[in-house]
Amino acid sequence: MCTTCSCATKKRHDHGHDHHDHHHHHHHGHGDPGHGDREEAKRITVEADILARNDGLAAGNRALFREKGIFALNLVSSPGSGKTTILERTLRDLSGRFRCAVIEGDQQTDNDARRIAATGAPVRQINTGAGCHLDAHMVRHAVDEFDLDSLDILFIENVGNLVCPASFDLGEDHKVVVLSTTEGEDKPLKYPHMFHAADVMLMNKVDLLPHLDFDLGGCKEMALRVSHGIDIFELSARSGQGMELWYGWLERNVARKKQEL
Ligand SMILES: Nc1nc2c(ncn2[C@@H]2O[C@H](COP(=O)(O)OP(=O)(O)O)[C@@H](O)[C@H]2O)c(=O)[nH]1
Ligand SMILES: [Mg+2]
Repeated sequence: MCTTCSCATKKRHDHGHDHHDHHHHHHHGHGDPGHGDREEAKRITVEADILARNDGLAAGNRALFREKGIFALNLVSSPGSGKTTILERTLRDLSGRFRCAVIEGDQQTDNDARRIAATGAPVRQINTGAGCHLDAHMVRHAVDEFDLDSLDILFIENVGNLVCPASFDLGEDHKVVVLSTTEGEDKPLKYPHMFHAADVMLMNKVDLLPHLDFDLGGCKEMALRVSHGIDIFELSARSGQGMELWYGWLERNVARKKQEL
């Protein structure tokens, strides 16, 4: 996870309403060479605890989705790559084919939930405040508000962040990373944990390619280097180009999930 912001340790403090206790690593250890090391060891232990607890809750979510035959996807990307736009078009195009619900994660506002609600799909917004990722516990709370017996696909749009959400399993079947053509082709190499964790990459905003010097071939090659076998779909949520292949992938996976029931 993000060891610079220590998102997991900060989160625990936030729950205790202790805002004065955030770690400032560079202030520790002056005049006591062992102190910094002990603090670091303690921090790593707390992070491991939080991730282990999250993994347990994620396993519970995964068991629930399996029992209900719900195909669950965790959409991750940097802010602005087009997660919500892709969902809006997908929900409109697939309405009638699949019953979908959406969990929206953002630090603040319910803007995205309102965009999704306009498509007619059931949606719940989670605001994480200072938090930089969704966790399995938040997802479980939101999921409990849906009628799970009448769902085929659950889309979870994570907080825009290519770092921390990579570490937090939500119980999804797959992480789907969205990368857009305006972000630079080297992002898979710069954020390898996220691209490694993802099984699918949606290469969005291909409608803009004529205006950019984005190296599409190079980008795909870099994504495959950090995540062997990652499925890559080139598409434009604006023009609709390439969306059918993505829908085909969804269809095959929903069918597989139902067969496992
Ligand atoms: N040109 C173009 N713009 C897009 C496309 N998809 C999204 N956008 C725009 O990118 C901006 C951010 O999109 P949004 O879906 O809110 O991104 P999110 O933060 O990942 O949810 C918005 O202005 C969208 O209209 C696309 O395929 N092509
Ligand atoms: Mg969004």
